[in-house]
Amino acid sequence: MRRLWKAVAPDFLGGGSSRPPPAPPAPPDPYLSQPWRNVKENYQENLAFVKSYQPRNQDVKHLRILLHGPVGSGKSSFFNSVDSVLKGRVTGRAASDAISGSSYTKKYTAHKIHKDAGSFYSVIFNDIMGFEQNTNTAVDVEDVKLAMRGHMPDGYQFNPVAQLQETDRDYISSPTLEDRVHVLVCVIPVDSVSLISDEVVMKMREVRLAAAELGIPQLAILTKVDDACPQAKEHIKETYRIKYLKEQVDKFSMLLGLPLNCIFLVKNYSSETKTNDDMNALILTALRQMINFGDDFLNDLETAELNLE
Ligand SMILES: Nc1nc2c(ncn2[C@@H]2O[C@H](COP(=O)(O)OP(=O)(O)O)[C@@H](O)[C@H]2O)c(=O)[nH]1
Ligand SMILES: [Mg+2]
Repeated sequence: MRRLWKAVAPDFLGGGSSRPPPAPPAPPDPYLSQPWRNVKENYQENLAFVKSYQPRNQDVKHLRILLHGPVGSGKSSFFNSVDSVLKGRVTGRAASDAISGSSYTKKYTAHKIHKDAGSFYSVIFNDIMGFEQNTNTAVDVEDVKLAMRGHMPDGYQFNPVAQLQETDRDYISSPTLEDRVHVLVCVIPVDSVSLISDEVVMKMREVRLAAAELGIPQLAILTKVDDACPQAKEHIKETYRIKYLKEQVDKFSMLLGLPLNCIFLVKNYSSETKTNDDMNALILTALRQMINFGDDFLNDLETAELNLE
């Protein structure tokens, strides 16, 4: 009796003679078959290089890197991350702001990294807020240009409604090469790339052009890869294999006209209490390129001066 029922059971009851329903299509693979950048390969060499780096150009003691980008994009955290990588433990020197948007870096501050008691590494970071549409927290493109040329004094208090003027008391009228910016780095959370307004893109391009006119190399770091996709959060070492992240890099490259070898993916130290090689490798790869480009810039200047003599 039971056998008869099975034989005549319609498909939807899952009768023995009916075919199994087709399997749902497999979800698209979120990974590329190969990473598009290998960050682990030169890890120890990059670390040793950064630790021992000194500018070849004898006119400067420090390479000055200017980080610019929106409030909360991870500028202070990137400086802290570099500090952590070099010290081998998580530090929190530059106040990073957990309540982004409500307060922001109001001062132009040079951050040095301690090596031993009394000595510093040869890289200095300055940071400057980005070009948000909310004018209360935005910096003027002219201020960034003045900072790049070395006219902005350390500790300068930004004023969103009035830019730095030549007549200001602490305006540096004859900047030395040391005062100038040697590398410009744009800092943007990777998941904001698609949200950047046309107006902000225009301002970013304007700064990029100004940097190019001064011969200053420009790079970008796309931060918070862990916030942007679950794969990166779980396996940070796969960062350069994740399709979504590569797409954002491509998009950003197109927006700004910045080549791919100038764009880096980073996760900053934010919630971790210990450093780890996978995060260090991402940070070091970006930093190594900043130093290479900046050092080339300084060296080219020196060569140009020698040729003029
Ligand atoms: N999950 C995650 N959080 C980050 C990362 N970088 C920065 N943050 C957090 O984002 C917030 C703003 O960072 P902050 O460095 O102060 O941004 P700034 O305004 O550009 O200096 C802080 O709460 C940081 O801990 C990152 O790579 N991943
Ligand atoms: Mg900050």
